[in-house]
Amino acid sequence: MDLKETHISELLIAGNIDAVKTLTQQAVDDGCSAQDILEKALLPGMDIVGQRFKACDMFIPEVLRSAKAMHGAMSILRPLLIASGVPMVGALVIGTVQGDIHDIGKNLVAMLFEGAGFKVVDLGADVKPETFVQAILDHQASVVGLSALLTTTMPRMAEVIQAIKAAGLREKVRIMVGGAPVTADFAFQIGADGFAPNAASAIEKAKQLV
Ligand code: B12
Repeated sequence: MDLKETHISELLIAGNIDAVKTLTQQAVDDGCSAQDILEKALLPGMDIVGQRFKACDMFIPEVLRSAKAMHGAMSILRPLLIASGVPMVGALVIGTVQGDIHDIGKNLVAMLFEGAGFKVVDLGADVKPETFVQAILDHQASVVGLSALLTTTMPRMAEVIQAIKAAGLREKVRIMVGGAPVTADFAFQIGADGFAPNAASAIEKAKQLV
């Protein structure tokens, strides 16, 4: 089945929540792999949403509808991505830092980590430093993932790292940071262990770190 012919990307950009979910299910039923649907239809669609939002060709309510459509498709793909994984390799605590409600990229990273065999503790978005610290303790995490999509919330990542240090946990965890404005240089500056520009390379990096 040719994923282009399903028009999933176009419907995602148009924010057609029901159609994206239905067609994602159909594509799965027709034998498309979850990874192909993600990489060939959904992610390219979200890229265009980002470009149009930036160019002011799309506004927040429209972007939100596309985000909801993406979440709907993901509810179908999530178990399939996870099922294609390997046995548990460690626990990951992940969240979007305080003040930032963007969670689509973070959710993708979390899903692929689950698929890669990690136990994933997803704290959601707008997460306080002390919540990360408590979750590391509660779940004996070996990896922490911090996401930020706003230049104004990037400094919150450094605050989380400080809180982890203050709790005496810095040596116990590998800290990875990501999100569209985050760079490898920034990760180095704030004392993180790793950076990845996308979900797939985040898994590779984490496996090198643990
Ligand atoms: C969708 C979206 C929204 C939605 C969010 C819905 C949701 N549930 O997430 C809504 C409409 C709510 C929104 C709100 C706002 N947004 Co917004 N949003 C976007 C948009 C269009 C797409 C983001 C997205 O989901 N991308 C798709 C995902 C898959 O990509 P990603 O997040 O980058 O994640 C990938 C990698 O970065 C990486 N990654 C991500 N996290 C992590 C973590 C780790 C550990 C690792 C290793 C890797 C990793 O892997 C992911 C998968 O490959 C971007 C534009 C853009 N191109 O980024 C603007 C954008 C981020 N938003 C922006 C702005 C300004 C805002 C608002 C302030 C707007 C306003 N005036 O109110 C508010 C902020 C609210 C807040 N306090 O957070 C700006 C930020 C500018 C800046 N430099 O800071 C952007 C860049 C748009 C723009 N060009 O102006 N937004």
